[in-house]
Amino acid sequence: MKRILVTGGAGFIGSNFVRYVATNQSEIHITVLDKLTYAGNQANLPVSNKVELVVGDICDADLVERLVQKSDAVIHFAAESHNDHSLTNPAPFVQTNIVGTYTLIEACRKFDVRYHHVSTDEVYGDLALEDSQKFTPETPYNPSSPYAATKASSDLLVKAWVRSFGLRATISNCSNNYGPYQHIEKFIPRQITNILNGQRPKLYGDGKNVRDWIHVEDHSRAVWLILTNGQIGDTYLIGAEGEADNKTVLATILTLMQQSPEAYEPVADRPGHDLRYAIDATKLKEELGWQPQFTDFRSGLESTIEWYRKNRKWWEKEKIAVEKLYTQRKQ
Ligand code: NAD
Ligand code: TDX
Repeated sequence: MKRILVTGGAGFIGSNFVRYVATNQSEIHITVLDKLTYAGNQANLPVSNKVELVVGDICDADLVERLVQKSDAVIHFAAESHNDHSLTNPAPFVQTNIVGTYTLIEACRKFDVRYHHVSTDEVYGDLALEDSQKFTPETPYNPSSPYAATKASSDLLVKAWVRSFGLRATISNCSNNYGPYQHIEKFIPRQITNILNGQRPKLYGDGKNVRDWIHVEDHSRAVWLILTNGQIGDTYLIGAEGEADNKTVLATILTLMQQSPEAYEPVADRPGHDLRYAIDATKLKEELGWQPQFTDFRSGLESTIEWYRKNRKWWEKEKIAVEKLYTQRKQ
């Protein structure tokens, strides 16, 4: 592979992936296609003559064809990614997540380009809090939110393009990511930046909902392995056995930031709030030899807190607007 196209490469996970490839595969030329929505930021990208940003929309078929044609592989991260926004305005989710994916896979089909589809564990719906089951590649799709439904739809398009057109594609469904460059609308950075600003963190409902946390760098390594060694047509689940309920995560952040673990504000719950996500990553581990390197969630959180402390300029301009939206939703 000499040239890759990374969609959504100016967002949280996409930019971490670009940094991972630029660092570990320095001979590869990376073109980032990103619309720079509120979630995209050029400053997230590493400065390198091997990394080029094209500002544009994945739904723009002409632009997508031009870029796909000169790429050896497409890694598709671009998405509308926030569940809470999908509950107030689903339209951009349908457009970007479904139509955008369709536009990309059509171009990959036309020029026979290898395609990797980055998806989420949310396509499987949720698990009961008390049960010990985990998601596997065989778990039936059962999405809850408009966001999850559009991601599920895009996965199904990819599966159909593999079967019907021989698209050379793989899919990965990952659990909740944390780490540097995550937008401050998301749970962990929202709470860290609230505390740094002297505001109380906000916990939805009773805080018993469980998420399966993985460091974004472990996700990037997994995507690279799947892209280079994965079985065409297969789905890989990515997770690092990082299950924790929201209240515990928040208490850990508060303690690491020298606050009382109870110094938070309970706010309105998310409608349709998924209870628990948990990933069985056996296939990824056994077939491709992947293992997470960030196995200590507490120390991963500590370095993430440090990143937001040191990079105040990166987030502080947006903070007021982000919190205003949450206040309107009583969250
Ligand atoms: P993000 O919101 O931080 O970044 C999304 C990026 O896509 C932004 O740079 C944005 O500008 C760009 N984008 C949006 N619409 C676009 C369009 N129409 N054309 C071109 N670019 C567009 O998202 P993220 O958290 O980095 O998630 C990246 C991918 O990983 C998504 O597909 C998401 O579903 C998936 N995922 C995320 C998580 C998580 O915990 N954040 C977990 C599993 C899977
Ligand atoms: O202020 C908050 N308080 C709170 O209790 C926020 C923003 C969230 N929460 C809860 C809701 C969830 O149970 O924290 C948990 C995590 O919330 P988000 O960060 O919004 O993530 P989630 O909805 O779980 O989805 C994330 O993981 C799967 C990503 O945003 C998705 O893009 C990914 O597919």
